[in-house]
Amino acid sequence: MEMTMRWYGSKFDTVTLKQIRQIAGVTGVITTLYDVPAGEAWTADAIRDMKAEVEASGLHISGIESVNVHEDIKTGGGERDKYIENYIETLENLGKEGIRLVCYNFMPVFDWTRSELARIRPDGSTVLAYDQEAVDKIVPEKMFESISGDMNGTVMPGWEPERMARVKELFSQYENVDEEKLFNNLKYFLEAIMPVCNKYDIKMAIHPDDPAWSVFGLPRIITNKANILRMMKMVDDVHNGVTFCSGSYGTNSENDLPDMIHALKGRIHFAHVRNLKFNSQSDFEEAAHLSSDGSFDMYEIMKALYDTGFTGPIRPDHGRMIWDETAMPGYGLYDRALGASYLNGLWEAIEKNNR
Ligand code: DNO
Repeated sequence: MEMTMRWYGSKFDTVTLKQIRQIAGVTGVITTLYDVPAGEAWTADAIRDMKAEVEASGLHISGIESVNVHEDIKTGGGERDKYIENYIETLENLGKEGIRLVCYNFMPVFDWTRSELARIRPDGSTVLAYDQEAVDKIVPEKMFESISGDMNGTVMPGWEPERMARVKELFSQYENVDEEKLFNNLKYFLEAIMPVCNKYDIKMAIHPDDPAWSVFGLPRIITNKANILRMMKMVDDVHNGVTFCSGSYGTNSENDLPDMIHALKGRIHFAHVRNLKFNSQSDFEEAAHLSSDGSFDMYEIMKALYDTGFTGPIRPDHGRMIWDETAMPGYGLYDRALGASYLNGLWEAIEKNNR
């Protein structure tokens, strides 16, 4: 495995490449062209500039998170073929620059969903949290408003104000889209992009739905072992793979995380490893990465990745806001750096135990 950090680009991130370079054991970044709207093709020039900037810092690009999928592709709307063409062009341009990992999601309207961006924990740190009862009280159009005050002036991934302004219209596009349709539309998309992925050996890594159940009545399919195996089978190509995100699959306590990792052996191309603390079945908050701070056994998760021969990038995922840092919620420097070091420590111990 390679330890990496997510980085949004110098225009958007409060964390610098220099800081990332100084976290021992982190050698790559997972980045994106954050201001290119979903559906638009990424130009070769923009990709080259991004690559040059990262490489000048002594790091390299380990993968892209995300190349977002236009809603028309997810709904099977009239313009989907045009947007798929653009996606293929993006992949082609990434492939030519030697970038071989793309994380994306197929979540309708909202990317990940939280009800709070700054819940205060007993130690004074703040974390992202989800309380189903609170979400049930919010109308979708107000979701953005209800959390935007805690974004610290940043643009959160999946919560771009332009998209949120169109929430009502986006919802109406999903009126006739159920889970089966969403599966079919995903299949259509994957079949169309597999040739370019094969040509450049680009591994597509779908991110799970977070939380791993339907939110606001929208269909959600990348939620559990059965569904993700169905997705692997329906386009049975190694380039059709998975981002194993412990914090997303782990929202559903029926998901046995190490067991899922074993079931997906060979198809996990990227891992987001973080911990959650459950206060009840329907209320959780994002804990520190350390096992004892939350509800997951992080050792078992890392061990399952090791035992299945995982060689892709891992990134610590959302961190707590600590030491008075002001940053994009979940994406500050300090707690993610602690997370990376902890995960590297677990990996070293597992590796040495296996010698
Ligand atoms: C949240 C992230 C997601 C993820 C996308 C992938 O912090 O894990 O926004 O990047 O779902 O497309």
